Formats: sequence, C-alpha cells, structure tokens
Amino acid sequence: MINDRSRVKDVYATPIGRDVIDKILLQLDRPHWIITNPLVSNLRISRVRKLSREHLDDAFWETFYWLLNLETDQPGASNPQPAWPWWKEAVFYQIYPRSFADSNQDGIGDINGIRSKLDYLQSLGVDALWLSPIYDSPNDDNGYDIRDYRAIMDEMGTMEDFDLLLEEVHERGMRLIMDLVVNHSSDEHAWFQEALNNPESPYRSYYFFRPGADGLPNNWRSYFSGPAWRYYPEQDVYTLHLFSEKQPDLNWDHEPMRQDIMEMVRWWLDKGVDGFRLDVINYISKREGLPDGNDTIRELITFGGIENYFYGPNLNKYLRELRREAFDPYDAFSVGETPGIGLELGRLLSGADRKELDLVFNFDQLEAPGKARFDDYSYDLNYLKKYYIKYHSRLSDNDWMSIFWENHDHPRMISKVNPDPGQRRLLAKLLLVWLLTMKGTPFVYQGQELGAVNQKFSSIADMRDVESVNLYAELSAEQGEESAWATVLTGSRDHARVPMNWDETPGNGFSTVEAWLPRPEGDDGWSVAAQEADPDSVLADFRRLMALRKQYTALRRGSISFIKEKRHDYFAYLREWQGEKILVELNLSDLSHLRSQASAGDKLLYTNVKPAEQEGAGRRRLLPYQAAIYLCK
Ligand code: ISL
Ligand code: CA
Repeated sequence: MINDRSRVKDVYATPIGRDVIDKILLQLDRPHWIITNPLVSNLRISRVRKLSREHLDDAFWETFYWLLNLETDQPGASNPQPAWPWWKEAVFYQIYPRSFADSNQDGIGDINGIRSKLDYLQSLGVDALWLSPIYDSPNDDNGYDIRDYRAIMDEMGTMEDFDLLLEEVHERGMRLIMDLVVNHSSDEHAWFQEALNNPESPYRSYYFFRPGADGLPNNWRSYFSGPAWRYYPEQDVYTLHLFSEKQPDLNWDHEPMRQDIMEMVRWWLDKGVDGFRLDVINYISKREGLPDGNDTIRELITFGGIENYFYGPNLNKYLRELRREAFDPYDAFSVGETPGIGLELGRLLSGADRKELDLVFNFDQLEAPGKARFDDYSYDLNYLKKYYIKYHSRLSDNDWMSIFWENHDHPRMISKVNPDPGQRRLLAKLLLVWLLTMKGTPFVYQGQELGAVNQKFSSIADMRDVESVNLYAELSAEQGEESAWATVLTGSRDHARVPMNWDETPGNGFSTVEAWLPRPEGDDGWSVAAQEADPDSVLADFRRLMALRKQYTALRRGSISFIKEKRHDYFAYLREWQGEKILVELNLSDLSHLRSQASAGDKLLYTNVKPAEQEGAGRRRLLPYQAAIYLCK
C-alpha cells in the first residue's frame, strides 16, 4: 500500500504511479532521471507533500493514494511462447462510413457505398476493416450515440446490406470489425426512455440517475462542454453523460445491464463479425458514489472528474467477464480505445496473460509535450520517435502495440507536422513507411493512403461535429468569435471526416448531391483516380509498402532495435527475424542529413526520393523527409 511513509521510488514502481509521473514529465518535457536519481527517488512522500503544500492539497493526496492503490498487479515481464494470432500481422483500415462512399446519392455514405469499394480496399492489401458505428442512431455524435444496438441506421442501409457486406469482405480474404459503443447509449435508446419515464422501471439501474432537488450531483465535466449532468425538469432528475447530453452513461456495475451487452455482442459475433473496437472502454467503471473530481487534477488536465473513471475499480473485472463470456468463445479480436491510459496501464489492459483486451489505442503520441489537440503548433516528429523508443524499451513478449496517429477524432498528421504543400508528398510517404514498418499492428485511417491533409473550412457553419459546435459556442462567449474560430479550426474532428476524395468531379466521386459535410475546394490531384494514374503517387507507394510488408516476415514479426537514438531529426531501426534483417532510415526534417548506417552491400527496397535526386545529392546523404528501407546482407 502506498501511503505517507512510502518513497518516491515506491510510487514510481506502481503502474499507475509510473504512468502518471511519466505523463507529467512528458507534459513538462523533462527527462526520467529527475525522478529516478537517488536524491529524489529515496524521498518519502510525506516530505514531498510538505514541499508541495502550496500546490497540492490533502484532497489531492487522498485521491492520488486511492488511485495508486487501485492496481496492485504488475504488467507481465515475458511470455515464453508468444503466439501469432492473425491480428498481430494484420494491417487494419478504418472506415468512417458516413464519409466513405454514397451509393444512393443522398449525400451520406452508406453500406452499399462501402461494398462498391471493396475491390479498392482489397487492392490496398489491407487485412481487416474497422467500421465506425453504423447502428441505428439519431446521430447526435455521428452514430456514437446508439439507439438500437441490433439495427442498422436508416441512412446506412439495411441489415441485408450489412450481411452482404460481411460476406463480400470475407470472400476477399479480409476481416471486418465493428465499433462497440457501450460506455453510453443514445438517450433515445428504449432502455433510457423507459428508465426516464418510469422511476420504477428496472432500466433505471442501467444508467446513473440522481434526484434533481440536490443540484448537480458532482463537478465532473463533459468532453463536449459543460457539466457531465443533464437535468430533466419534468422528471426532476439528473443523468450522467461524459459525452454529449444525448449520450447517457451506462451503469456497468449493474449486472443485468452487462448481461444484455454481452448478449448483444454475441449476437453480432454469431453473424460472423471478427471482433470489435471498443469505444472509450476504459471509462466504463466509475468510482463508487461518483465523488467530486479533485480541483488540482482538473486544473492540470481540464477533464474534471477523470481520475474517478479512467481506470475505475472494476475495469479489469468487467473486461475479463466480457472476454470470457463473449469474445473468447468466438475467438474474436478486441482493440480498446483508451484515452488517458499510459504505457503501464495499457500493458495491464492488453498483456497476453491478462485475458482482457488484445490491443489498446494509446493516445500519448498524438500531441507534443504540453500541447493539446486545439493548440496551434507544429508537431515535431522527434517526439514521435522518442515515444516509440520509450515504448519498446518497456514492452515484453507479453505485449503487442497498435500503431496509429490518425482516426476520425483527430486532424491529419501531415498538417500538424508541416502544412507546406511542397512537402506533402514526401512527408506522406515518410509517415507511411513509419506506420507500416514499425513493430506492432498498424491502423490506417481512410485517406491516409492518399496523403490527406486538413480542410480549408471557412466558418463554423461548414462544420458538423457536436464537439466543434459546442466548443465554438463556449469559446465565442468567453473570447469572441475570431479567436474561437481559430481554436476550433485547429483541432476540429471534422478535418478527418470530410468525404473520401475518389475523383476530380464535383463532389469528388463521393456523391453527386451536396454531402452531409462538404469537402472544401482545392485538393485537386490528390484523389484516388488521380493517384491511380500516377506511379509516383502516395497511393502507389502505399501499395508498394504493403507488398514489402507481406513479403518480409521481419517487417511483421521481427524484433526492433534502434540506431543512433540520440541523433536529432534522424530515426532508424532494424527489424530482424530468423536471419532476415531490414533497416529503415527516416529523415525527420526538411533538411539534408548524413546517412549513417546503410552499408555498400545493403539492397535498397524502397525510398521516397527519385534516383536522379539521390544521384545529385550523393549516396551518403538523406534528403529532406527521405525514407529508405534496405534489406541488409
Ligand atoms: O475528441 C475527444 C474529446 O475531446 C476525444 O477525447 C474523444 O472523445 C475520445 O477519444 C473518445 O472518442 C470516442 O468516443 C466518443 C466519440 O465522440 C468519438 O468519436 C469516439 O472515437 C464518444 O462516443
Ligand atoms: Ca447514401
């Protein structure tokens, strides 16, 4: 047990303590040894408390101790016989169905649209598709608010369409995973409607209802602005919603609710889907009594209340139950979306011996130290490099990581790193080399294979995302419209949600009518059609890289070791598997750098620069944003 008598090193030895301290160091961009040097690591916590009295009050320490003592397990150090389930060698491709392809010209992407593009998806070489939600939904959060878990959203098509899709995906040798959104449902779900309108309903316990008379039940904040509680005047009750007010949180402590969810999961697995991506799955277990969030923590990370649910007391138990009762009997795959989870907790949630999830999405790499999604800054790839080096220094054979930096919730990476159009092609290719040769399971987000960038939205009227719309309203009231717009434009999730760019016709081959979220003009030449016709396109290289990944086992299974780690703007690693050895070299900047590692006999398998450019620069130089892959002799 961690208490006042513990030392700093004892705290750092707990998985939660290590993740929290690492996160703070990361935010402050400070090195490890600040904590691990003997002077600091031997300090007693009582002493640290005294020293930090001005900033951290008793309530903070109480909460911190509670958190630290929640998890007494340690991530497994090794696994004598690592297995090779399909998902470790697969490349996943995420489809945002609303924006992928519109088959019936109503401006909204749909299931038959996806079916019409299966040949394209197969031609990419990807092994599995992940569909963002297509269930019946009032679309307050684009389907992440589910009204009926066993029905298809009208705009998406029918269940027959879905069954055909699944069949056709399987026929092509690919797999299909669905999005499982069970931290919350829609307020229009039958369970919620019954619970709200009938206090005696058994469904009351499916959610978090609190009497209205007492005022706001706690100080937790919603991720989509305002308090995490919605007040219903007619019924005089509050309900908890960590996301939009139309997304009430489900109460996982209530067993019948869990049983219903598991039955629903089995229902989909019976249909033959291959697994799920589990939306904000680490938020499902809330601390008993739903106590107030600590003020200091709220000031530090703005998400007031998060310490009460980001790794709640029963999380591991519920995940094991879900796996045992639903996933395992079908040998189904699971990847958890786990915002706020660091390295060690991620290992506890996905270690092979843990029987919880297969993989997690860790978000630590998505923003630079001290930055958040809505901050305007350029992302330094040296940070991404540091992140992977650190990860691989801690992971064992018991662990496996997901590799990604884009999805439907984040602006495009190319724009964050370097929005200069002149560098787009090179940078897009460099990022794809990285994504597809790093050790782990890559997740490609639609458009990434084209080098998609952020959109030139001109006003909030162009945007649809509930988060952007609410944030704009909140910020305009506080700081005026101009500054509110600048902020929203920087971090909006709509950048990644505009329709796929299929061709150069008006509507970009997505739809002939105006799309639900129109794509601003000015991206000619970057469509699928244009890139299919260009052997030097990002798309062409995406396919080349996928082929290399298939050809060389080292790129999928191989160990990873890093070369010249300290060298700024340079990232290189070796992947090795049973004598096959592959070297990857990346120039992280838009300047030339000396090449260090490739020796004369190494065979160049891929590079993103033209041979003539290379000749001109000399063999030993890495050109700006150059990426190269060698088969070593
Ligand atoms: O965008 C965020 C809030 O500021 C992220 O924290 C995001 O909400 C978080 O990663 C959870 O995302 C998932 O659940 C949300 C949904 O809106 C996102 O699209 C989904 O990916 C609620 O279901
Ligand atoms: Ca449609």
